[in-house]
Amino acid sequence: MTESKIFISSASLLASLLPVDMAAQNKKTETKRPNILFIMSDDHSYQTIGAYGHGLNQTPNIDRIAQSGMLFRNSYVGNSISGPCRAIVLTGMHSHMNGFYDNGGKSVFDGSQTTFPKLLQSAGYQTAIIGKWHLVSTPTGFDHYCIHTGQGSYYGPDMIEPDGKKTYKGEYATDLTLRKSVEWLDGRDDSKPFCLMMHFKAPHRNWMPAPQKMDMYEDATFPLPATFYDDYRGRRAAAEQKMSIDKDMTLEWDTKMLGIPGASENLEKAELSRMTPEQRAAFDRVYGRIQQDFTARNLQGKELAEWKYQRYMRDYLKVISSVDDNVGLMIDYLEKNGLWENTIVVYTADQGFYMGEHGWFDKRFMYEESFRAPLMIHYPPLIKKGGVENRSLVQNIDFAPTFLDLAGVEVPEQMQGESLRPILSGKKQKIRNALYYHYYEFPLPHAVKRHFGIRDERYKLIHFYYNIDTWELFDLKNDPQEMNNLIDDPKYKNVIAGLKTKLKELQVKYKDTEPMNTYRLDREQVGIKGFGY
Ligand code: SGN
Ligand code: CA
Repeated sequence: MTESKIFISSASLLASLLPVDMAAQNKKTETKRPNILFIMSDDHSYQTIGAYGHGLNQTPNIDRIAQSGMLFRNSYVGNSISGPCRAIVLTGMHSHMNGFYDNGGKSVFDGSQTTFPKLLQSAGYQTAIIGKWHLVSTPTGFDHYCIHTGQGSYYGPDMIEPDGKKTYKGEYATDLTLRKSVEWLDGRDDSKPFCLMMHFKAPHRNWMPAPQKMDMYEDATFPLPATFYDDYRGRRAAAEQKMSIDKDMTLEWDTKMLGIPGASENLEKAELSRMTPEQRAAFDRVYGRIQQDFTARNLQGKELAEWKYQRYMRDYLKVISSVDDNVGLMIDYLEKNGLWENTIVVYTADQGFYMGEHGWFDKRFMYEESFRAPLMIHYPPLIKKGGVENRSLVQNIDFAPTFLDLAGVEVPEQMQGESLRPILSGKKQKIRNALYYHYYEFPLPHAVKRHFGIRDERYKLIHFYYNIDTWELFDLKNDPQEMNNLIDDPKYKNVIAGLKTKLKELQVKYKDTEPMNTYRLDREQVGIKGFGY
């Protein structure tokens, strides 16, 4: 008899000697590996989640995760753009290590890499991804997938499933993601733990509301952010972007004004033509009225910019409201099925987003609104008391190690993040002193220069490079809105020198020691010149 058999038989002998309920208890703790529900929205800013307290809108359901769990105030990404963030989440490694640098037309995720879903799958987990994927290659490490093609559509989306592509005419993407997730959970083998990645396409541009939300917020007026009319003084890269609400937000695609002279047919082609007649009527009823009013007012200059901002906020928040409803339905499902207590529920976004700060929409920059993402985690066995907040610097490289650790699976050496277990259990308040960031997607579509940098608890140092060579330093304590670049201020000479040393150390730690060459070489080697979507 082998040693392990002896062990098993003595364990079962012991169980047979225990009172019945203790034996059951024993079995329960033995088999109770956590389920994992990773909910990730696309472009959902922390400014528009009730629990973060900005007061722009309410998200009562998303907030339930924070109320019973932990809210992270300082959760960041490694490269503020969709595909790269998704690759970081899966691999636990920065972009230069996982090879997915940008959303450019030729970027394809190498699915033969080690990812946390693969490791969970081999450890006996059932795994699925439903919603936005955006990594081009066929998902690996998942027992099931139902993913949008590319960016996906809000209305009647095309979804890729293991048995081919289907069009879900009549359905709204956010509701469909929930429906498909519940269907998969219902059909799973419940003797095994599950890991479900539920990735909403919403609230990605162009912010198309669900039929029943078309009217929502139409009477609301949102305060202009203090930095809306930023003049970008001392920040050349910020001045040269193309993501301004005033200059780059389009009337036909973004604010949905049809019939504008010279307007493109994008909206009609990409979204409106996918609607059912009832859905189209709901859209026309509300947006037709807005358009009439808009045409009659003939707005110009600042008035037009501010009108666009209000339109943007209303549409974005309508779309968020559907996300919140569906998160609520999912939590209800977990509760009704006795899964809420033993499931790690995460709510996050692929990156942050500008809600008019600096005059912008979109993301990409290492400035706070896009570098930082919302994060809340519910997991009662570790987080004994809900409603707690944490201020540690955490990053999306941490998800993979955290899930593996909590599932009792060894974290591979190459993963660059840290497990959040000590924070969740209350043993530690923080896991790192500084974060590393590297963004590559220049020039299209929003002309944000390539840059890398370091953020510690007080300062941020950024280097913009490639077709520019500028540095920026911000004192986040005295200038949280990052308006005052201190790079040439002699008073900060020592701070800058210290940060540059730390930045180099991080580049060595994360193996990004040729930061200005790696990506260029990679792309040139495969002959890629342009960027496209
Ligand atoms: C599209 C959007 C951009 C957005 C990128 C990346 N344009 O190209 O505004 O920055 O996606 O977004 S749109 O005209 O198609 O709406 S990401 O979240 O996928 O990285
Ligand atoms: Ca995104």
